[in-house]
Amino acid sequence: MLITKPSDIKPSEITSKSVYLSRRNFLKTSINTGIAGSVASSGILMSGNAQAAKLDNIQKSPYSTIGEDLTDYDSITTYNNFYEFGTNKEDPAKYSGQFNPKPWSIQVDGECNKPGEIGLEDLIKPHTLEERIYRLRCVEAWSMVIPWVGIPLGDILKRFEPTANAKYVAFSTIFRPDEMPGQRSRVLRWPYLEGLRIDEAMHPLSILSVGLYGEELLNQSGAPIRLVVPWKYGYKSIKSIVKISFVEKQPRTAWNDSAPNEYGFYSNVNPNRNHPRWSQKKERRIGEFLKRETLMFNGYANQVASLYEGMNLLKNH
Ligand SMILES: Nc1nc2c(c(=O)[nH]1)N[C@H]1C(S)=C(S)[C@@H](COP(=O)(O)O)O[C@H]1N2
Ligand SMILES: [Mo]
Repeated sequence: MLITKPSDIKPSEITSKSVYLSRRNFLKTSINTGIAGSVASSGILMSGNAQAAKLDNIQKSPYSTIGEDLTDYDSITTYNNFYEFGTNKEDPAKYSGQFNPKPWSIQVDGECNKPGEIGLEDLIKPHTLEERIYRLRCVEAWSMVIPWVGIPLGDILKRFEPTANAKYVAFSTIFRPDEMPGQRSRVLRWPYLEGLRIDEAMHPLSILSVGLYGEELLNQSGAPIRLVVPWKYGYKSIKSIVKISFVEKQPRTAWNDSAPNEYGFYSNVNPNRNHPRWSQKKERRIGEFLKRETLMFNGYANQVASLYEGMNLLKNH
């Protein structure tokens, strides 16, 4: 563990995350060594997380959502939906320790001129990592604000030269029941599948994320690479992607397979269309007490509404 004196820590580094880590590592150290008293009295802060490597050369982006408080790192990494590791919010953080996302490669196939299998490093290398602060709105009516680190999905997809027949892009999560205990149950059909229309995939707000808060993704967040589409319900943002296919027909998706009347293909955040079992008008921002109004397209309507011109959003949900 790295031990950093308070004087070595720049004020800019004292974010809710480093505060969280120092608190957590402090507790760990206290338990391991029984030196809680001396550590506390000398005021030593610990920083650094053994699991998540820091990412370098991250550029800020004009596409980031501004003016909203970030959800703290603790909540982002312990309150998760990742059914491959269980259905409770705390399960992914608890039960993803056996999952090994290194090395990793992604298979790209279908309607493109340059299909193939590409290693994660080669996939990322030509691109600049960007910080993208986005709201994440789960269909269950809670939300967070997450500082993702990622690459525009369209920039990556273009390298494979999709053909004119590529009307949709299909994504698949890895299937590894030995490392993913939830995949030994039948709560969903595995592997988890998702998809986008090609113009949605090419929209500049759509990213593939490899990190958050300046560090690589932890397993529970979808290591090593996951989709983030901020104007759609969270379940579209498929985690731990191993396969990307350019296809002509609208692809199957995990939640649409499981309950087609509840989860459509588009899944755009829409406060005017209630889930059959609950209202979508409001949401609970994790860390806040009062509920917020849910915004059309999760507040990204100015950027994305034109993608759906002429579509009945209540029917084609
Ligand atoms: N493979 C896979 N991807 C997934 C899920 C899942 O269960 N499996 N859950 C989805 C849901 S419902 C949400 S809300 C987001 C949650 O992302 P987070 O845990 O990083 O907040 O991941 C999505 N991606
Ligand atoms: Mo979700």
